[in-house]
Amino acid sequence: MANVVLGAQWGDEGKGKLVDILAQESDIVCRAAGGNNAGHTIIANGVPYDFHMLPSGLVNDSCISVIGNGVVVHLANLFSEIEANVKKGLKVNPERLKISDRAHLVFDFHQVVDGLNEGALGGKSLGTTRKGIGPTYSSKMSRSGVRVHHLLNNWDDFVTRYHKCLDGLQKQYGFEYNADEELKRCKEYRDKVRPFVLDSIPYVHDAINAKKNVLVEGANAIMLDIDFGTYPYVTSSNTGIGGVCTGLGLPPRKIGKVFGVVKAYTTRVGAGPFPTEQLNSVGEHLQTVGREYGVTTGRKRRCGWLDVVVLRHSHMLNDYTSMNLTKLDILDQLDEVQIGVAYVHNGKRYTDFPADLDMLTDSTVEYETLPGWKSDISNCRKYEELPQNCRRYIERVEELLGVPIEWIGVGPGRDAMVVKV
Ligand code: 2SA
Ligand code: GDP
Ligand code: MG
Repeated sequence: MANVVLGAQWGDEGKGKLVDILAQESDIVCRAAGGNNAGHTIIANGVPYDFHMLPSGLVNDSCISVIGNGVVVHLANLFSEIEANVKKGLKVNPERLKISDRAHLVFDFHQVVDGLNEGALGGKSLGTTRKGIGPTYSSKMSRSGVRVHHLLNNWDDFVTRYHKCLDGLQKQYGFEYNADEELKRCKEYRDKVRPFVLDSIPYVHDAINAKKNVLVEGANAIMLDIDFGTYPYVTSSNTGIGGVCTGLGLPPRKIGKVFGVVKAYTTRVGAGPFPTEQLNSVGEHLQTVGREYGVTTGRKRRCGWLDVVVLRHSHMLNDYTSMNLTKLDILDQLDEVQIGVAYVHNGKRYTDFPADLDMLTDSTVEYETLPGWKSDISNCRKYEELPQNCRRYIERVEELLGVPIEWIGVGPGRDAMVVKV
């Protein structure tokens, strides 16, 4: 069985930290979707690591990392990430990192197209990370994408495929591009990446059959899912449990526990609806105290209260076994804490997340207000040590969702986690 860690909101819930903790008891940690748009920060033994393409399990020496078929890989970015982490002392080599031969390649021209798409939208841009994620998945779906095995097999065939993919986009977008330069770089990366590449499907299946501990690290989060998120303000992959199955070739019966990571408040980076957003001193407080900046782009993240309508939608889609409530310490100084429990539109109360985003524009949010705890919880390590009002908040979230909270994050460090049994 493979256990899975998934983002339950709009991303940046702190998945990397939970993965790092669980990786200490895992043999393999896999990524199933997304690319280097993702940003996972881990602080292990006081050392901070930012991962984008690399699975967060890599910090643990005994853990092997797998980049699955559903991931899109920009080779230059991958190798610069590898080099940066090797400098920090991590061991990243073909024994420890496996890349699926079916994964699609992100080319620089995909990143150019990402920028052109965003530019064309002007003030209504989606706020993508401009890493070429959407255009690469578009190439994949339109069957003009290029996969890792294409790069490794016949070079001339790869060049033909590369040009077909580029030509199609140039016709559509009309931009100048130096293909020869990129092809030269591809040739260099071809030799560099070869030892890391394998057929990840039997690799992961054999590991599961051999009763190894396999963990899947979700990237982005369910509200950014191409089907279930706030379309079109989403990323271009299935970021929920469905994407885990297709992104690794894992049948549902091979999935064990599904851990939902929930930030104690809500953040989103990029444009799109955010019903509980606080464009006021509360939002500023969460942003500043929570140090809410994008790990990939450095953008400020938008902040607001916890939204149970979002979480209910998220739980319906991913069916969490238990949850990790993170960054609870960021609420420490607030007099009161609010939880969005329903949306009200034209006098009607809604508890399911709507498909139609226009409906959200003129909705209001119904909140429940709970008292704050006004004390520092960052040194608490046992559930009983948390202040009563803090436990009341945790238990109310559990009650509203009907899912147990197994871990509570009280700080960024690996050790700053309360296990609630
Ligand atoms: P894209 O680049 O095509 O995937 O962008 C589409 C939308 O998906 C959002 N998105 C993210 N949201 C939260 N965190 C992400 N990773 C970085 C981080 C983000 C950053 O960990 O902080 O550094 O800005 C991430 N990646 C994509 C994106 O904001 C668009 O709304
Ligand atoms: P991910 O994309 O879900 O892995 O999350 P990010 O790494 O993008 O953002 C989460 C941020 O919160 C990181 O900087 C973490 O170090 C930090 N973090 C995680 N858990 C906690 C916590 O419980 N408390 C605090 N204060 N910070 C946390
Ligand atoms: Mg992140």
